[in-house]
Formats: sequence, C-alpha cells, structure tokens
Amino acid sequence: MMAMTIGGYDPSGGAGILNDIKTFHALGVYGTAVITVLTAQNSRRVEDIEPVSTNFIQKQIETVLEDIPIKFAKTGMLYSSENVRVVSEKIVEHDLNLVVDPVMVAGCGSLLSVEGYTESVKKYLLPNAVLATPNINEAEMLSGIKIDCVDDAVAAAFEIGKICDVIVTGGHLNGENVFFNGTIKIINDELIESVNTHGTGCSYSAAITAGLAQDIDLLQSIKMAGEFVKESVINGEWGTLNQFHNPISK
Ligand code: PXL
Repeated sequence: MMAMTIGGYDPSGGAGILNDIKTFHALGVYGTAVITVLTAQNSRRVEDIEPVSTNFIQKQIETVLEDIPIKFAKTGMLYSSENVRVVSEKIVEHDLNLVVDPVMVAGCGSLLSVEGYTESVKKYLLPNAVLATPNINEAEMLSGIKIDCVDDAVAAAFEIGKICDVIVTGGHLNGENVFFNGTIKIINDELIESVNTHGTGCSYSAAITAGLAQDIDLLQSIKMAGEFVKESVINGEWGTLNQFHNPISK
C-alpha cells in the first residue's frame, strides 16, 4: 500500500514529512513525500522558513502520481493560500482520499502559515477531505469558537463538521478527542507526561492515513493512530520515535 504526504521539512526529524514517512513505514505503508517548505528548526524553536514555489510543489505531485498509483494522501504544513488552492486542485484531479492536518502554528508558538491560510483551507481543502485533524488552536481558528473545555471542542467540531468529518485532537483536553461524522463521539487517548511530543500531530494524521490506505475504516484508523502516537511518545527521544510493536525495541 502507498500514501503521499504533502508538507514541510523539519530537519530535526520530529515533525513534518520526515515524521510522516517514518509513520507510514512503521505501519507498513510505502510513503512518498512532496515538500512545500524547508524549515530550520529544532524541538524548541523555528529559526527560519524557506518556501518551495507553488509551481514546483505542483510538479512534485504530478511527477510522483504519473508513476505511482496513490489513492491516499495527507497534508501538513502548506504554508500559503496559493499552495492550499493548488494542492486542493491536484487532490480533486487525482481523486485522492485526503486527511488534512491544518498546520498553522508550531507547538513552540512559531507561525507556520501566512495571511489568508485559514480561509483557504476552509474554502478549498476541507471540502475535499475525508477527515480534518485540528488541535484545539487550529479548531479555534477554523470554527471561530474559543475552546477551553471538551464542550467547546464539541461546538467547534459541529461547526467544522459542516464542511468535512473532523476530529479535534485532545492533546490539550486531557486526551479527549472529539470526533464528528454526523454525530459526536468522544475518543479517549491516554496522555503520557513527556518532553517527546514534538510532531505528535503529524504522527497522528499520518497514522490515520496509513490505516485508511490499508482499508481500515475511519473510526478504527483513528483508534489505531491514538495507540501509535502513545507508543511513539513513550519510546521517543527529542521527538516522537515512530515504532510500533518493534521486535527489537528495548
Ligand atoms: O507539528 C506541526 C508541524 C508540521 N510540519 C512542520 C513543522 C511542524 C511543527 O513544527 O515544522 C514542517
């Protein structure tokens, strides 16, 4: 099975497409990776961002899909409205099943998107997604609803759910993820106290994509992804270490 990630490059290996590729691999999926931006960062700060041109992003997608019959993709850091629009067009053109991680701000607080990104994600990308995986900050931006508790996350999920199925991730809500696909379902994941949480959002959305690519239904893919991220944090160093039932792990 194969999948594509379209997102940013984090050279520290914690987040972005390196993380996605590790996740796909750990879960038995062949990964391809289209780079939207280069970043200079570590788990504490984002030093700088060097965007790849929209035209070149498009070329990467086209060239890979010309050769490899991919049907499942996830997007991460798309950075600009123009990138969001062009990537959305390609998703539609190639009929890809898409999981959207609407990356806006890094865990350390650095901006990972520019003006107009949120509106473009709502207008172009989410209508073509099978699932969006915002954390509470991203869900606030997408819904316009301030989130301080699970009830607020439910209200935001209803709002975003008008566009596509959504799971508001519960890393900041005691591990209570709010899933909406017509009805609300609260999915609990155990939170692990750890410094190795850089990239957990990337791992989560990539793991869901890997589940879907292997014909596992959406709810089961979500539950599997929760387990995967928990193990990744437990086994992590610096960031998540994406291994799952690894026979040689200590
Ligand atoms: O975790 C969100 C994220 C996604 N993609 C890239 C990132 C980050 C956070 O730092 O750098 C490339």
